[in-house]
Amino acid sequence: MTRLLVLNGPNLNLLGKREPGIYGQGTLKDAVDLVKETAEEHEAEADAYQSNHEGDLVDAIQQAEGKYDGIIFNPAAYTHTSIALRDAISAVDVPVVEVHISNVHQRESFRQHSMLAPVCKGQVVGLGLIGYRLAALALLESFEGRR
Ligand code: CA2
Repeated sequence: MTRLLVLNGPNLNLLGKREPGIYGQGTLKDAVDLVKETAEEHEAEADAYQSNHEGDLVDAIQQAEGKYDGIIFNPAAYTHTSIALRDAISAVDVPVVEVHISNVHQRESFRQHSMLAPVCKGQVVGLGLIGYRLAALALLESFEGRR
């Protein structure tokens, strides 16, 4: 069976509890549930993992090899800084779709560069939690050979 991993970086555990003006009212569980529902619609499965620690996220990416067919990844602030995460994504043969809830291009200039985008399959930016569903759909349909 096709398996997806929803990976979330630092502070995303606070979704829905702080800063609703930027990130909306939805929680991390809502984002994960969207991916699980999308996976089920395609007879696939999804697991989720969130960490505030860069090395834990590196470990999760390394361990995804052979276990998951694709990763939906919101690296949060590490997007803009992490060579370690970029190297981990490059090192595994698992497609990664980068997701950002907010439109990082409308925000501070330091959010407008992603260290990870060049090694990801694609990016979904600024569409709120639905971005997680769209990322899952893109992966699942690519596995089915559709588009
Ligand atoms: O828009 C996104 O999804 C981001 O990845 C979110 C990151 C930010 O550093 C990126 O530039 C864009 C921040 C996640 C922090 O999430 C919070 C949620 C609620 C309250 C406080 C932070």
